[in-house]
Amino acid sequence: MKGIISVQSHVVYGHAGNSSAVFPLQRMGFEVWPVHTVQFSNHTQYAQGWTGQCFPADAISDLVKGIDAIGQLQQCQAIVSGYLGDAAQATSLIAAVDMVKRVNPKAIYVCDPVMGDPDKGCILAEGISEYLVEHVMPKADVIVPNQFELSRFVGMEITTLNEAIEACQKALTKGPKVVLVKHLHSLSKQQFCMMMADSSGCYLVKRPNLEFDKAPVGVGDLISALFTGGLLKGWPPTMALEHANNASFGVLEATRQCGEWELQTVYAQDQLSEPRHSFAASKVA
Ligand code: PXL
Repeated sequence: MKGIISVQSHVVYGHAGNSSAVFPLQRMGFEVWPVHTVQFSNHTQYAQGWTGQCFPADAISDLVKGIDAIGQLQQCQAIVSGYLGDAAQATSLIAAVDMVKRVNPKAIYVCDPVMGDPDKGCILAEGISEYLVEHVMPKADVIVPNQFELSRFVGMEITTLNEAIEACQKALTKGPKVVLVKHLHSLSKQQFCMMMADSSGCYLVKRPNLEFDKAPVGVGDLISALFTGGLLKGWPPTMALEHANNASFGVLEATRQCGEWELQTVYAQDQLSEPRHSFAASKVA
């Protein structure tokens, strides 16, 4: 059976990293082989802090080596990466990506370049962002940055639609063949905007921006997983974009209705395969 290697954080309680991404991919029908970069009690945005550890850097490539040793690595159709525990893990991640591609040249690498956001309390070890920009993102087939991460990758400010388009086009000259900007926060306060770009053009999709007292964490990890799942199903990238938008909106709506801070991914699982909402993407360039 084909599978997806997902290299992200694991939280025991709640939904961030692999704990936000694995179940949605499974619910879309995929076998997922999770590799955890850290094991924390909860995500890093709790005021009370968290407990747990970062795994040794070598563990990432070592675990992938182990899958190769049992003869299963050729079944790996994609490797996805997200939250890293330290900069040394990025080197191990690259070794793992190289190994996967050597055994299965058709496998794709999807990079969610999680760079943290100290204002929100998304805490990351030092040196990771620079390494992602210089060494990891250029190797990816698909990148799924937020606006800030895309801005860092292409070295330009993004405040307008035209700048967002230019930034996506620039990103496509640096290695990746598909770019999904998971949230263009500068474009609108009322609308949540996502942009997808590939060789056929740039596409924008919008949905209402739901208000929360405290914004749920792990939404980006959920969107990346949904988009990856759509691409691997062979859907056109615009359809994968629409699905990621519709399904994540359904989960967020349920989370708000429940009055919870943690994403209600299990409770709202039907939204992952058959979202209630349907927002259409439009071509903007
Ligand atoms: O969603 C990003 C993320 C992933 N993993 C952990 C986090 C966060 C954001 O705060 O804390 C552990």
